[in-house]
Amino acid sequence: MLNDTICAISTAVKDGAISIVRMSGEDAFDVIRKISDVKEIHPNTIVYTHIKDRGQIIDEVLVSFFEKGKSYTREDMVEINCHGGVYVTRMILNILLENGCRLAEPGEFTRRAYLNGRIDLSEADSINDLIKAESMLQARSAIRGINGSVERLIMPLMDEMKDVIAMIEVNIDYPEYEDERQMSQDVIRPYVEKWTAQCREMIDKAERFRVVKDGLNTVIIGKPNVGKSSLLNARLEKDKAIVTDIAGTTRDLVEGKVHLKNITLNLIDTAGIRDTQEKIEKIGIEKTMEAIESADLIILVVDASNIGEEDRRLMEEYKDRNLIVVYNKSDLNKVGDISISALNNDIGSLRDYLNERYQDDISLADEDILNNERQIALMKQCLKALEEVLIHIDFDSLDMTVTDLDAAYHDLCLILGKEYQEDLIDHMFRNFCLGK
Ligand SMILES: Nc1nc2c(ncn2[C@@H]2O[C@H](COP(=O)(O)OP(=O)(O)OP(=O)(O)O)[C@@H](O)[C@H]2O)c(=O)[nH]1
Ligand SMILES: [Mg+2]
Repeated sequence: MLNDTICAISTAVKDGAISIVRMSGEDAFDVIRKISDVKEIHPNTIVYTHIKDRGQIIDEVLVSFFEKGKSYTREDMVEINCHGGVYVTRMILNILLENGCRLAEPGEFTRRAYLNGRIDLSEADSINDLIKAESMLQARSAIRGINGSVERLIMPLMDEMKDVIAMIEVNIDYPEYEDERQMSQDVIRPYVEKWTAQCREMIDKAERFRVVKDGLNTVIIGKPNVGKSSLLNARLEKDKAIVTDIAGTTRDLVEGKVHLKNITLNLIDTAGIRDTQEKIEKIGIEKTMEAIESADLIILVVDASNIGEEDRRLMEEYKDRNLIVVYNKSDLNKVGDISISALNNDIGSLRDYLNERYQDDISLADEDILNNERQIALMKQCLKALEEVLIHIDFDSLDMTVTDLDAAYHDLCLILGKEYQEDLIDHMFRNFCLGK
């Protein structure tokens, strides 16, 4: 039901100084009147009051009122700032439930914000992304998204498509209407070519950015004992991989997520590569090979105090992949461009190198781009529909062309969660005044 009044604890449920319990819906103001000393409500104010249960004071609180139309959900909203104990917070939630509210489902406040037109779907995506952000890049792109970056990005394309589709429709429906521009296949084709190029660029940028934002799948490889596990541990809060001076220590894949300034790496530490007859180590090396296959980036660690034939062989073997060679144990010997000491947690040159190398992709954080899987998948679908148009355009009737263009346009509407039919019809009426 859309008009019922929902409530939820909006802060983490654990002991803290303050918790916030929220209500949204038609009865929100009535409910707070019933359970506190508040009688008159002045929207956009905060009042000091007590929450009571059958006359008994439960907590001393601050309550904010948000007026319908201006609140997060665009409904009447009340936020109760109570003391942060788990017990008290739950008590207040229970009182709301007993006085006519329903417990909100996950995401329901934001869902109402969307349904009531306060935000579009891409902005809702971004709110979720911001809450889940673990790194600066993720947070930066999410906040852009909340501020309408996706709409800014695809609106010009949508507007142009809408115009062209509407003109074709007019041509089909009113062939006698000669004032209108005649939309032949030759007129339509350059538009569609331009749009496919635009879609490809948007997908490409979004995918490049997603890799740096969500983490490059990075595999650390090298001979035994060069310090691969030490490198993984250097950036993790607690040591995950076992480190010893025995060659062949790591046998299984050990994973960890690390942030190096603006770059996130999903690191996989692997078994050192060498010829061995030892059964477990052999399986470990096979797993290493599989991890290398699917990696975005390979970090080859070399012991700077002991560089040999096997290191050179590995450099040669992976030179066509996205490979970087890191010279470890710089405390013993300093060579190479990227010289680190995993043991001493001294990996600044690796961090700087990666940030430099991916600078172009990182700076996409300051552009309007597609933000997540859902949006990218829809954009790919749109691109596919446009490519279909180009394949068939010379053989198709205008009717068929416009059906495919409609499908492409529909995918763009879904990115923003807009009703596409309504949108198109609105547009046609506004621009062409067909009914006059
Ligand atoms: N001096 C020095 N020793 C290091 C450094 N990094 C690692 N070591 C030492 O090198 C030895 C091997 O380190 P690991 O991290 O286990 O090496 P690995 O490459 O994971 O070895 P395997 O798992 O056996 O393939 C340990 O004794 C580490 O303490 C470094 O920067 N400087
Ligand atoms: Mg190891």
